[in-house]
Amino acid sequence: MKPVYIMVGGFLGAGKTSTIARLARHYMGQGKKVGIVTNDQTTDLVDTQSLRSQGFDVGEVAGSCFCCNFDALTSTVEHLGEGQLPDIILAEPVGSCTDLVATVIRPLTEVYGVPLDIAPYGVILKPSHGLRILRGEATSGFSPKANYIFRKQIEEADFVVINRIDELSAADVNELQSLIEAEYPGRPVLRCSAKTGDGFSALVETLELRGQFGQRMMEVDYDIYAEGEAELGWLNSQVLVESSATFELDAFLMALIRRLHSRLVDANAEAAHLKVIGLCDASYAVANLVSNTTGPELSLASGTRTTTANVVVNARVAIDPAILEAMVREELATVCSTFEATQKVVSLQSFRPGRPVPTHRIL
Ligand SMILES: Nc1nc2c(ncn2[C@@H]2O[C@H](COP(=O)(O)OP(=O)(O)O)[C@@H](O)[C@H]2O)c(=O)[nH]1
Ligand SMILES: [Mg+2]
Repeated sequence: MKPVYIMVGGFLGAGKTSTIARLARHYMGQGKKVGIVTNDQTTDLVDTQSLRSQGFDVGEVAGSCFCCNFDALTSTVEHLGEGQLPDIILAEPVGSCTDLVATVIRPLTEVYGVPLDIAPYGVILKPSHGLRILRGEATSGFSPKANYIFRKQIEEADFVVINRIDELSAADVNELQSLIEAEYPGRPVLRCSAKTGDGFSALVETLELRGQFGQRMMEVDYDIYAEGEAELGWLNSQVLVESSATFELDAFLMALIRRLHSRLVDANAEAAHLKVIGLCDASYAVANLVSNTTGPELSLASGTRTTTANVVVNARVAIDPAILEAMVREELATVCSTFEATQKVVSLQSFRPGRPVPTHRIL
């Protein structure tokens, strides 16, 4: 049996990691061995920490995206499992990447020497930005170049998943489906909630289909793609927070993400995805912001009081990364002082993603 390769695409904050975690639990429940590959432009990934904390076998490609470092993807895949590849490989590409069929899926079939059973390529649609972008609203939150990436992701999908149906009105779900079907005909549209598991059996069934998948060739203007990606300021940081008295980990993360959210709103800088994980000995907590309009949420409560926490911040925002870095440093300092804690910045990188130069591009 060849290992099954399932790549879950979609924009920043769409629900890829949540979907992958749910799929991993599903396949492990069937007695299958599962490995996950996460991906980011640099180190200190919230997704890796969060998936490892859930007990999954996770390898990470940190430093460039799958498409631009194809060999890092395959070598990371080969290190999953213990001497034997897992039955199921779940891969999460960077949410600002597109052209993944030509640069990842086809090279896996045609260049990579290890035979894989490649599942249909599903792209998760993020409703908070998707509705505005597909309606063609001028106030989508991002520029037309970033919207171009969002649309190209849908264009190359074998199927599209409307996520977060637990909190969408029926009218919005229907409108999203009509917009996708009108603009991108021929892609089946699923309705799911990675949070509640609604619609997951249809997702699992779709991933089992085999046939003419992973073959949607498309034109991509790499200048627009590069400029769209470079509009996002990227920041990854790891900070050690310590206090002589215990503090509430969940409240700390929420205070930080709320303060950052209000700074972004004031600066008119749209958040594509801002995520923080706080890890302490006993537990961990995660807080997320996926758009300025939806606001921050505590995605996973720890219910823990602690004196030390390792806090990892990942931010992707339509803003100059130097301004983003200053905001994160200032708000970390403010929140630490509110919680009577000290902080030590272990690592911090802020930048604009560089121009994508794929290792392979097979049309
Ligand atoms: N309400 C709701 N929240 C979701 C759902 N899927 C993901 N989220 C939340 O959306 C945020 C981003 O999800 P994540 O899986 O990290 O997105 P990714 O960037 O595509 O990997 C997190 O706060 C998740 O808890 C969903 O179906 N419903
Ligand atoms: Mg993710």
